[in-house]
Amino acid sequence: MTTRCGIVALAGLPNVGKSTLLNAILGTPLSMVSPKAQATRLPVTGIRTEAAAQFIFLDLPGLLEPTYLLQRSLRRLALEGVAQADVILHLHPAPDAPAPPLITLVPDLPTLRGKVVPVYTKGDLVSPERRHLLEAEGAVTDSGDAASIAALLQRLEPLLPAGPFRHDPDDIGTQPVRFFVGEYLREGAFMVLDDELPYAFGAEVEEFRDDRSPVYIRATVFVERESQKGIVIGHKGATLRQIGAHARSRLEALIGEPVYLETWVKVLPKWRRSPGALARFGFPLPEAETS
Ligand SMILES: Nc1nc2c(ncn2[C@@H]2O[C@H](COP(=O)(O)OP(=O)(O)OP(=O)(O)O)[C@@H](O)[C@H]2O)c(=O)[nH]1
Ligand SMILES: [Mg+2]
Repeated sequence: MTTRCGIVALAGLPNVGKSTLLNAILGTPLSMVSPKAQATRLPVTGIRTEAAAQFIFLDLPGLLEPTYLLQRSLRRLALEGVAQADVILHLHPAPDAPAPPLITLVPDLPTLRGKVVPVYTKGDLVSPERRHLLEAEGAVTDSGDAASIAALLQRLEPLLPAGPFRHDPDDIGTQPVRFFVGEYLREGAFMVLDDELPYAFGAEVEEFRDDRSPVYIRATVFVERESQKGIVIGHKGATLRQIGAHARSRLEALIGEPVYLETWVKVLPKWRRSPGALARFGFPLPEAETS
């Protein structure tokens, strides 16, 4: 049997539904999602294997004009993802159609090796007539509608290069559970905190012990100012408990084991603008700013 296998990038502006689409494709909420924009930071890899095709999806940060160092790093990650992909899904919300050409979002990548497929997301938010018209221009998805996801995969399969599978067909991801500790803490922070605070929020796992039950995890949460620390902790620790409880239930669902999650809050002034802090959290620095 000839098999196909390739990298499919989920690209587009922030908040267009990239992570939600990945989760719908995987049938499990692997990637963090939020109604607030700029949720995804480090790319999340999700794998879906069909009988003769393996899709390696890359859920990327939104392509935005960066204004500070962390955002420049996120843009670099998004561009690298787009550049290496065999297929590039250009996601754009159906209510905001038509989508501008992808090149206007990535002028720094004048030639793309992958094939670009326009995908109109949030198809449930437009009328059936409008949806029908958009289907002439690209795929239209509604993350709650399995048929639209199956139709998208069918459209993508012939675009994957022929080749052997690169991952176990049972795998849905490649990143370790400890990576998702930080992701789900941030997802909780995006749910519970308002304004700028979720953007100043970072998390790092200090200890991860899965040789016991419940799995023991100790994580440090970072904010940029003392005043933010007070808000994140909340009255008698209530806010931090809420964020931690969200992360814990997400992790328990992911690994199918009880989890004990301990969180501490530290102030790391201006970490989003600090090359040292970003490198420590695994964010690549833009070329010009590594020295
Ligand atoms: N109605 C509707 N809402 C959707 C759909 N897909 C995503 N959303 C909502 O759109 C918002 C953004 O979704 P995300 O998946 O986090 O978007 P993203 O593109 O990954 O965003 P960033 O990571 O910030 O770039 C969330 O509130 C989702 O629930 C959809 O098919 N229909
Ligand atoms: Mg996202």
